[in-house]
Order: sequence, then structure tokens, then C-alpha cells
Amino acid sequence: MAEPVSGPRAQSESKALMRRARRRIPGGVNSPVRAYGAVGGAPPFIARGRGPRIFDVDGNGYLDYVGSWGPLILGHAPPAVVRAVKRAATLGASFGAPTPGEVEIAEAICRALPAVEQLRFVSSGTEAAMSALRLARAATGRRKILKFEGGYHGHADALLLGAGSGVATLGIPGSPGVPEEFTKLTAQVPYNDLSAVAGAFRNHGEDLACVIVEPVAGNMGCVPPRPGFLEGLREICDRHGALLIFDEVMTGFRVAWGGAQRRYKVSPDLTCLGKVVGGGLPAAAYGGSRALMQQVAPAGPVYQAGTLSGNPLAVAAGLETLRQLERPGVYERLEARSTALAAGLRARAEARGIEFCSAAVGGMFGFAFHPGPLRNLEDARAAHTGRFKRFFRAMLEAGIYLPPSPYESAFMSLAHRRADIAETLRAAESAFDKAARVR
Ligand code: KE4
Repeated sequence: MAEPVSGPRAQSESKALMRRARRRIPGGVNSPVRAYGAVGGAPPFIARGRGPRIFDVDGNGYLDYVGSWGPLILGHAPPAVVRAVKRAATLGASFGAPTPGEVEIAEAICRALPAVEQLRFVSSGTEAAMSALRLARAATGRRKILKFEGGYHGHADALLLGAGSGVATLGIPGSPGVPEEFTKLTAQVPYNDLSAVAGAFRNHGEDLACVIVEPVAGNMGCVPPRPGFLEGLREICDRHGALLIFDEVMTGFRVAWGGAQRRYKVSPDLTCLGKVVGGGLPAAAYGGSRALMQQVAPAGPVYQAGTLSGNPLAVAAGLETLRQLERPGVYERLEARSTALAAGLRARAEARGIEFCSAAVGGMFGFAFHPGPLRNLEDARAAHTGRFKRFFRAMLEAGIYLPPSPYESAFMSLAHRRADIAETLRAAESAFDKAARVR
């Protein structure tokens, strides 16, 4: 039984809701990581958000560094996005027919990502990754795929193999219900390890359709690519005729206007997007060269479909979000805030002699109770989870809402001000004191 969260925070409404929720929803939540399995205690049920803050049903307010796991890069209920969604809703929620907004957002994304000449909207990152893999297999005529330990690309069967988010947190190695026939075509190697990638190609070479990678790994903590890693993947894929897929569901429009592919100047063959492109509503996409995307139905034979793909409300939220992001200085400001917080946490841990590391890339950041730097899942798993849990709970009690798992990344928004970072670092002082007492 998870330990109760101690402290003065009122929780009665959240706890009552969780008792009801558990009767009708597995674990009381609609996505596993939300259940606080990795940190213990009852998760607060959230009533509303405004700017950088969210408020639970018991009236507790929090500075939010989860941001719905990445989409809320403008903060909660940004007025321009709320107006755009309201306007779209008055015109009708969905038509199952082409709409002008889908053309506009496709053009905006292709302008930002030179490697994407065409794209297809879907409703989740899982669908985007699943569809990109199908296209890669069709385009190459090959069956096997290569992913990275700790890489999470959604819960499609072929990819649920020691994934980072959720599965690693809950310790489910892969998942029951996934036939081994579905996963024996998926190879995986440690992140940031080009020699292991070369070895996989020696073993599977001409049957590897693609390599799918998070260009900044965000599902084992925040693990940036080591210098040369992404360039090396590009070169190995070219040498073996395999496609390189950047899963930018998290990094897209998060680490730079043009995503990680622009930041690191490496062009993938296919790109998966999600989160930010929907501005908090369900939208995701996969895209690539015209030659590749023209193989997708109805232009080509590779089948993929979706009732709510390109949904007008999600497109309205996504379009307005992208409009707000395509402005000078946006990503410099996001990175300055993330970096200041990551550095401030490190300084306070070091001052207490606590083994701790942190990383920040654009508007995403992460930290671990580990000497660091984290290079792969093995490093992430070697971190001190007891101290993470104690630090997490102390920060939550202080009104700082961090990702409830060491295998996640945290997210900065344009609504977070310097004063919010200062408030967070003040809370971290006593949180580190409490974590230091955990042996
Ligand atoms: P969705 O199917 O959850 O929209 O996207 C799957 C996905 C694909 N690729 C990457 C790199 C991702 O990070 C994700 C989903 N991210 C998790 C958080 N690490 C979503 C939170 C959750 O699972 O509840």
C-alpha cells in the first residue's frame, strides 16, 4: 500500500473522487503514470488551470511543471487559445470532412520542419508512431524495427518493449497481451550507444526497416543526445538503407521552433509530432518527404485512418499555439527558465552534498538523484528513487507539481515567470533537506 502523503494539504475531495474513480476506471486514472504509483500517495484531482498554475478540487494551488505532459507550452487556458477553441466550437465540433484549418496547420508545420514536406494528422502520439512504422516497413519492404531502451513511442504492441514512460515507472517489462510474435521484430539497444546500433545492423541489417528514436529522450528522465549520436544514426541508416524516424511527439515545438531536427541539424526521413501541435487538445501527426507520404492512403496503398483526425477544435488550439510560438525570443526564454531551474536545483543539492544531476533542453528539463550525467536507461535506473519520492512529495506539499516519476521529463511554459522559478527553488531548499535524510 503506497504511503499517504503527509502534510497540511487538504485532500479529502481528491481522496473521495479517487475512491469513486477506482470503481469505474482501472486504477482510477485514464493513463497509468497519473496514479502516482511511482511516488505513493493519492494524486490530486485537478479542477482548473490558469497560466503556470493548476488548482485541485480541495482548493490547493500548484506551480505546474507537467503541463499535461508537454502540450501546455503557453500555460493553462491561454486567452488566445481559449478564444480560438470557443470560436471553432460554435461552428461545429467535427465533420469527418476536410476543413480549411487542417490545410493551414499542415502548411505551418511544414514551414517549421524542412524534413516534413507532407504530413497526416492523427489523434495521439501512439497513432503517429504506429503509422510511421507501418509506412517505414511498407516503403522499405523490411519487417524489423530498432528502438532504444527507455524510449517511449506510445503503447502500440510492437513498441511496448521495455518502454520508458509508464512501463518503466510501473516496472512492467513490455506488457501482458502483447504476443511475442509482435515484439520479436523489434530490436532495442541502449540510447546514446552508436556501437550497439552498428551491432544491431550487423545482426539484422537488411531486415531493419527503420530506427525510431526520441532525439532528446524524455521518457527516462531528460537525456540529451551525446554529441554525434544523432548524426551517427543518420549515417548508419543511410549506409544500410533504413529509414530514420524522429519521434518528436515531445520535442517537436518544445526544444526549438523546428524541433530537435532543427536544433541538432539532423534530418530524419519521418517525424512524429504530438502534444504541442494540439495545444492541449487531441492532435498528433506524422510526416516526411513527399515521396514517402504519397504512399499513404488514399494517395498510396499504406492504410491509415481516423474518425477525429484533424479535428477542427484540436486544429484551432494547435494553430493558435503555433502562432504564439512563432515569435522571436520564445525558445530563448523557455530555455533560460528551464536552465535556471535545473541549475538552481543542482546548486542546492550540491550545497547539501546530495548526488544529483539535471538537464534542460529548450522548454523541457529533468533531474535525477544520480551523479550524472544520465546517458541511457541503465543510468536512469541507477538513480536513488527513495530520494526522488521524498523530494517529490515535499515539493508537492509546498505547491510545486512535478512529474510523479523519475522516468519522465518536466516542462516549462511561457507563463512561468522568474518569480515562479524563485518560488520553486525556495521550496526545493527544505525538500532537499528531507530527501537527504533518505539513505
Ligand atoms: P500519446 O499516445 O500519449 O499521445 O503519445 C505517446 C508518446 C509518443 N512519443 C513520445 C516521445 C511520448 O513522450 C509519448 C507520450 N508521453 C507520455 C509522457 N512521457 C504521455 C503521458 C502519459 O502516458 O500519460
